[in-house]
Amino acid sequence: MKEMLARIQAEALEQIHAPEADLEQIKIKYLGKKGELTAVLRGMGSLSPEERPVVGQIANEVRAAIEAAINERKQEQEALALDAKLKAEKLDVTMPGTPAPMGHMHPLTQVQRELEDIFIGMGFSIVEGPEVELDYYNFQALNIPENHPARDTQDTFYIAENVLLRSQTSPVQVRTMEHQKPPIRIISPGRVYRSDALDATHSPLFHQLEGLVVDKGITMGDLKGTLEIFAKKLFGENTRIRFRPHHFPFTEPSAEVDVSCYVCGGKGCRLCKGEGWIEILGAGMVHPFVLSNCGIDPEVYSGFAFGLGLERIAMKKYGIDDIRLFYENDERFLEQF
Ligand code: 2NL
Repeated sequence: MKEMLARIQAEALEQIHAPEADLEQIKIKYLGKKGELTAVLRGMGSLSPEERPVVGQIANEVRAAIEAAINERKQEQEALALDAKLKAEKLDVTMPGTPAPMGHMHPLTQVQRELEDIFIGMGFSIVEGPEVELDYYNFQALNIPENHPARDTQDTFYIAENVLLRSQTSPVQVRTMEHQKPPIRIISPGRVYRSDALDATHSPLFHQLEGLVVDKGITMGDLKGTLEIFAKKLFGENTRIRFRPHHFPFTEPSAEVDVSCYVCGGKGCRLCKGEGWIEILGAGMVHPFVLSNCGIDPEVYSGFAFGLGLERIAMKKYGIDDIRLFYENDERFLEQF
């Protein structure tokens, strides 16, 4: 029986120290209720009374040795497993991270900033104002008569009888003239609203940039010079400009202004539809009534003003044929700019 116990201990220890030893299985096999050691202890009844305590002690020692070996080996296995796990999950903090995708300014904002930079370079200041306006600032002060189509609800969004969404940024200029003495040299970029159905060339919301200069002795020559410099900076040094007579209620005289085609230089091509010229803005000398309405004496001061649509400029500049693309936020469009 002693030999049997020695064999059990040797066998158990060998299995415990084998690679990948399944300790739970080994515990059951040797120490469990139906285990080998238990079987030996059960057989002790056949021993003589002198032998019994001796064998019993040896059996207890074998049990203790196997238990100790299992516990020790268990800790060893856990340490090995942790080691392997740490090796597998090793993180190199010096590796470059996953880059966050970088956005950029919307093409309309880019064009607005470009125009702002050009006019700031010529001494203009940027002025902003409310998008919800009084009828007075949007129409009356600008000499737009009661029966003018622009005042119809077909063309303008009204909020109340005398409150509307501005249809141009001119009210910003009117407000500036009311509280600032000339010399005035400002541009007013911003959102404007017209009650148009959305299609490839119209949008109920678009962006305008207007300019206003008021001082003593301002002439049409100043207007032409300013717009010529602007056109050259925006479309290139060889650009020429052309004034065509027009009518606006708030300027007199008024003109529509074209730039020589920046693709063909004026010979005529697909972009300018064979014309050699591309219309980019409206302009004129501020109407004396408008100056008076704003508390500026037209006998002492004169001024020029102009207005352009940012969408139109951006569409021409980038060859975009549908205004809706600006507002849909489709990344396939936006990421091209
Ligand atoms: C266009 C072009 C224009 C103005 C806007 C203006 C502003 C004041 C006084 C006089 Cl406060 N004029 N702005 C002038 C000419 C043209 O915009 O096509 N508008 C319908």
